[in-house]
Amino acid sequence: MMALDFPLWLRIDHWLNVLFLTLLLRSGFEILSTHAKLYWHDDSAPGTEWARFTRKVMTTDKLYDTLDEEEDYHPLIALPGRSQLGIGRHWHFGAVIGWMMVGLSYYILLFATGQWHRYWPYSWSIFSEAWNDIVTYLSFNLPPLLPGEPLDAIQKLTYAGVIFILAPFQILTGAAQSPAIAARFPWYVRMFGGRQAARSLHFLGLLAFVVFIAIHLSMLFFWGWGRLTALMIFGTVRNVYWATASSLVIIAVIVAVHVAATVWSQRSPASVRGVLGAVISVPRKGLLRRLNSRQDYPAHMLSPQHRVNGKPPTAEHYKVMAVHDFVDWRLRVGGLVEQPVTLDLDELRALSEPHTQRVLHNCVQGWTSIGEWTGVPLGTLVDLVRPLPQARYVCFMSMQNNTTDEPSADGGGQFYEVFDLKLAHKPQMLLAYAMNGKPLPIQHGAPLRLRAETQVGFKMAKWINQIEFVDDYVHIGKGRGGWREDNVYYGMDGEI
Ligand SMILES: Nc1nc2c(c(=O)[nH]1)N[C@H]1C(S)=C(S)[C@@H](COP(=O)(O)O)O[C@H]1N2
Ligand SMILES: [Mo]
Repeated sequence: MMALDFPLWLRIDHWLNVLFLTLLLRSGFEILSTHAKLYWHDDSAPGTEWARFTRKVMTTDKLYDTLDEEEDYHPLIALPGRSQLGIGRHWHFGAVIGWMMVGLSYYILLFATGQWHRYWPYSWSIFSEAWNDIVTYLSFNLPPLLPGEPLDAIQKLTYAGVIFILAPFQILTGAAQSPAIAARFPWYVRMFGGRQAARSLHFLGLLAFVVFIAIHLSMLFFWGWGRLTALMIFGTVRNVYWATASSLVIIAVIVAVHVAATVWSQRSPASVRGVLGAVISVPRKGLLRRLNSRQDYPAHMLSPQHRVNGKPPTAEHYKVMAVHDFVDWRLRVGGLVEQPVTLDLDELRALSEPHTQRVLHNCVQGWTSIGEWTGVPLGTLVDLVRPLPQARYVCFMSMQNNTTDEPSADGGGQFYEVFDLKLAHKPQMLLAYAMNGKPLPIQHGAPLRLRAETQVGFKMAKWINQIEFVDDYVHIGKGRGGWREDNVYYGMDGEI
């Protein structure tokens, strides 16, 4: 058998892994903070969480939405901290790309160089040896290394478990949370017991990593920090003092990256969104954009109480329309089209046979619910108005004005969301006027809302009264492609 030493690539991958894994942990806590409750059931019904990391108690005497439930974590544990979900997501997805590239190079080199032997359990006796090792550690002694190998039995099993089970498990449960993957492969999400189970398992995987890191660090002190960092920096045990000093320098660099990431995020979230968004959009567009929703949940799975996000319009004329079942409501469809139209609710309904879909709603914050939506396929309306060749985007505008309707939000003005026109003809892109067999309730967007089933929830504008076809969106709002993009720095495309 070859020498199981510490080749350069292994040492580099180790430290890069430390960097990316810690970025993933902190940004993961940021994502958790926006809905700090974990469920096993996809309804995410209030009160059914099995774990919560917030002290906020919601009272039901007034309408609250899930934005009101957001937590605010300190930057010491969350990247960037202070309820910046949009930026936290950019760090999480940016870091996971780096982490997976490091992981891939590690796997390839591990097998190409024969170093995988270090993780291969050659006999069953390794399990009883591992048990003995644990007992030895608990009595504050050091167990023997395996003959000819750099690890003891419990170390070997633990590393093998982290590298070949825990890391892939986090990737698989992470992928199950992408709305595009969940929409195209509902069976994949079911494999984990549902979308909320996948999210809960992803969290437990995170905990496992935290426990692993804690034990790993305490073992370093136990075995001798200088000796082991020498192996991981120089590849051999030499000059323990230099090794100790160098390890502190490496750790300082990693901490500095975290501090820089945090400060950059707080000072200039728009540029973080721009830079990391450009990186993330490569795999997102390449892999997820093409996926089509194929959901058809059974009726018995519909959530008795579909969760809500966003506060309904409070304007007088909206309330008057609502009282009269929206007979006075009009949908204006125009912009770069051959045939602008203005439709009332009956005319809109008459555009096509009612299309119904029973689907999982994925809020960007992490909660889900299952609903049945009925309406007109967006593609039918697009074909009716015939966009001009210059039209590249379609903008959905709502009657909701956040200045008055959701004053606690991080910005004001009219809610809108922009889509690439190429998405308009996708299956299950729906202008919905009914939910669970009844006219659309006010809190879910009456009289008309969008359903875009491969996207996260924030893209699906509610209380729509205008649809504009445009060549660019830089002149709308702050020019980033939607109200949440403008004000809380979400990425414009919602496949993850
Ligand atoms: N006009 C408007 N539409 C909106 C929002 C909003 O705040 N205003 N919130 C979005 C978000 S973040 C989500 S998760 C979904 C929630 O849809 P639901 O309330 O029907 O579950 O609506 C989306 N549409
Ligand atoms: Mo959302």
